Amino acid sequence: MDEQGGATWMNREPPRGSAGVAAALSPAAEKTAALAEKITAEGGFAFVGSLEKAAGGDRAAAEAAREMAWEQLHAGPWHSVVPAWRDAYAATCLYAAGFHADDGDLPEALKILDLGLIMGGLLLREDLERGVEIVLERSKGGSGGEDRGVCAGILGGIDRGNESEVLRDLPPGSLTSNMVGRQFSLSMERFICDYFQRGCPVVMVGSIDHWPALTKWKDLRYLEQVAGDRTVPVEVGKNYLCDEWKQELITFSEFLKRTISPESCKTDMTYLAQHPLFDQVQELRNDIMVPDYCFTGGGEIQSINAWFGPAGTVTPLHHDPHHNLLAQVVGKKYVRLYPASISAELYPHTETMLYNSSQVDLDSVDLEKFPKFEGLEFVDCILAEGEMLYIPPLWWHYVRSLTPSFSVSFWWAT
Ligand SMILES: O=C(O)CCC(=O)C(=O)O
Repeated sequence: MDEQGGATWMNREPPRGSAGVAAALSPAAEKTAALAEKITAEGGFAFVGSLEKAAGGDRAAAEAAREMAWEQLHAGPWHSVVPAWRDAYAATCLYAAGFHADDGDLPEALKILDLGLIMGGLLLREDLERGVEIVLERSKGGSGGEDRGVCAGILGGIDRGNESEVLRDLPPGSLTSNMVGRQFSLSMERFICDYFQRGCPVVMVGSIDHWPALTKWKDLRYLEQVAGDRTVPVEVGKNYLCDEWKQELITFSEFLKRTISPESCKTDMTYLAQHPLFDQVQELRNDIMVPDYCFTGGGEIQSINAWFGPAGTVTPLHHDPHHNLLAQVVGKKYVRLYPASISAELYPHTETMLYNSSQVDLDSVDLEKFPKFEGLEFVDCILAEGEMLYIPPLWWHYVRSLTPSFSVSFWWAT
């Protein structure tokens, strides 16, 4: 192993004995050298040694290095992970995926590359994307990428479910008082003056009618075809504040199966929530467009996230620091909003990780424990297909899907 973490990488050959995908996926020597230097500075000598062997074609070393990086990613809270370890994880995914692809195990190779995209850093992002392209291209020659029939029988789109039943589950007082204002084809000028500058929510109607997603995403066969083999993170359980809640990594196909199965919806509500799916699947990214409103205030897009799940998913009352346009592509959602000015009455959690979530469970409010919550004014709405809700920064929001639903959020900062 090179204690200086780098020099031996510079004149390196592609992994030995791998004229195929492993060679194509092998990261550039300069990048690996820079990475090795950073990981050495973090004390990861064993990792650097294994990575070097992986680069020389040692498959067991590649897996060992991937294991070491994985442990680093899971050693504490996500925000405290040293960024170099995320890059390190991505590097090991490239090597490991290459070995699997050369063995003909393309699904495993794709899964590993997706894990690299989901959990890896930015250094090797393009390499991972190129790897996905290579593996998908090879899969076309085999059985991958075809209609696997998971969604057979629902050609007309997603089953709408029983909406009136779901409406009964809304928190008491919903849809009875102040509704969020609705504006058809809202001009940029009016958006800025009446909503953005005043920090007021608004539902925009007719602003995303041109998105191909509006028609394409109703067809589950299309979704399965473009993303079925991809691995995605999902949330399982009532909501992220509940004890039995967990996260899983599953294929998009498996997720679709769970979303359309009434049985699994009852037992294990699975929500593909707050995931930058469009950074992962280019076809889906091509189906949407960043609304011009998102550049208001000279801002920059922070993230574009997918929120896809069955009827009954709940995102509990919380706030985010960014401007948000929540675009409803398929199905309907109920959204309730409280202004930032009454934060204290919403009893924010005191732990650092949950500081932006309310302790008040809107689905079962305990007024003895949270007396200041009683009678608080809010605005709410049902966000229908093709509509977009502007949520100003720090406004508290509670969201419940009334049907199977696919939404996209655009967060931007100024
Ligand atoms: O749609 C949801 O379930 C939650 C959306 C949300 O919280 C957001 O866009 O910030």
